[in-house]
Amino acid sequence: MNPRKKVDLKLIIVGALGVGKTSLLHQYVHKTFYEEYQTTLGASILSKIIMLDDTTLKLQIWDTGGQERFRSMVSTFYKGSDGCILAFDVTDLESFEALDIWRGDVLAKIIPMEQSYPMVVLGNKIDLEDRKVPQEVVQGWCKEKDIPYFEVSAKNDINVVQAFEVLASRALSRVSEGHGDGTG
Ligand SMILES: Nc1nc2c(ncn2[C@@H]2O[C@H](COP(=O)(O)OP(=O)(O)O)[C@@H](O)[C@H]2O)c(=O)[nH]1
Ligand SMILES: [Mg+2]
Repeated sequence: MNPRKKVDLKLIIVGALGVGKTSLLHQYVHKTFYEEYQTTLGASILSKIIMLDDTTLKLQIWDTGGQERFRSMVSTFYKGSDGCILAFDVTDLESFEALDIWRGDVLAKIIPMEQSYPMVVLGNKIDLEDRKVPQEVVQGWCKEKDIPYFEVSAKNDINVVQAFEVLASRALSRVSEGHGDGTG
């Protein structure tokens, strides 16, 4: 008998163009930060294997390829996902205000629509001086929606691992309880 369980999880990251989704993913998976990223075409997927309790998790994290500009993400992007990161930029109020719509888009594509679908909110770029979105405002919104909130910086690697791992852990619990099939 294999004492270790293995679970594949599909996670997705959404939010306005330029908030730092690709940077967050690269910081988490590759421990690197580049000032410039090519806007990729189509979705890109990064994988990372982590241990959580007695489980080996293979995370497949799906990033948009610039379609967030048109909010025209194809349904394969959301399909079978086990959890979602909602990202915004703390120096860009509009990117925070857009979270309501992003959350609605994601929930509408999760079949059956499910309130317990795991999400986390990441307020990125806290290394910058000109913050526009007060922490209390985000906390209020997240509390109302019952979503954990993390203030992060992809650039300075602040709170990035914590945020991804809280999402992974919630996604694992949900899969273990029988929602989703755990195959991504
Ligand atoms: N200062 C700062 N800049 C960041 C941070 N994360 C991303 N950026 C910059 O924001 C821009 C957009 O990042 P990108 O990851 O391409 O955003 P995406 O469109 O959401 O994927 C790039 O110039 C990044 O270098 C951060 O934590 N701090
Ligand atoms: Mg990107």
